[in-house]
Amino acid sequence: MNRETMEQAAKYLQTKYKQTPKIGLILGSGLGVLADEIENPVKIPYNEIPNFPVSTVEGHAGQLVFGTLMGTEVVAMQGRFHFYEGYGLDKVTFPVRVMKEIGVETLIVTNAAGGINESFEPGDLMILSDHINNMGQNPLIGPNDPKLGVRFPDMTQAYDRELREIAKNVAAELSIPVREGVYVANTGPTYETPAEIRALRTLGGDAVGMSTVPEVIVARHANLKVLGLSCISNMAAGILDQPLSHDEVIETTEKVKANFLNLVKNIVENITKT
Ligand code: R1P
Repeated sequence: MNRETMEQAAKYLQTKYKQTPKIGLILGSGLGVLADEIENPVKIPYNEIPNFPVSTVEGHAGQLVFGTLMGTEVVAMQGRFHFYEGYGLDKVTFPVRVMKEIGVETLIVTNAAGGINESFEPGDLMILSDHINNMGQNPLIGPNDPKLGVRFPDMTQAYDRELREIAKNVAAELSIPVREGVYVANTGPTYETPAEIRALRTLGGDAVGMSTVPEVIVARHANLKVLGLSCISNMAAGILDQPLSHDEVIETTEKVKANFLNLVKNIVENITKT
């Protein structure tokens, strides 16, 4: 995807919404309800936006929602794109490029993830401290456009330290328990085997999913500040004696909805204050 395709999408969006969103949100499986909290929303279906892919996964509505959240201009992706849907990582991460183009400075990326860390429980919320890219792919492979970012981006602090502190302080003030840990991205669409989960635990992973990492790589390339939040929707394979299903993922996110909404809204408010 070249710069022109991003500019076309950005220009189209700017004709539909005149304000500049400062914070972009990517809402994971079952977490799209957050977009319903946006005030004076302007909803733009993905299929109307030039060069945008479309969402194909249950729990991902497929529209951008512009408006204000706690008084801050935001844009939320109600539904994201995954590599396993058959999109190349350039398509998967295209919305992040477009967010940058329309003025977004901070990206809050959320997901539903399986708990690898055995001290976690389904329903826990986790602040991402770091990630492991286990997809065997990188969205920056190919010619680098220096106008978009550097050839070799530093990933030492992919998840902004200050934003993580804000998230932890907000959670403490609201008495919402949060974990902190390392997210591992696999391609999916199969869930992992118990042996793979043991291996990922040895590698240092605390939670596993099939998204987020490509988006964060592109966001860092574009010099956006990133905060990552996982909803631990289930324990990963082999920890409990039960099969995994996407229905369980959606059910758990439904249960933690109130805490998730409260946490993210107050984080947004606090980011704006700083
Ligand atoms: C599997 O149940 C789906 O839930 C997670 C996985 O990545 C996969 O798409 O979705 P999000 O990462 O989009 O939240």
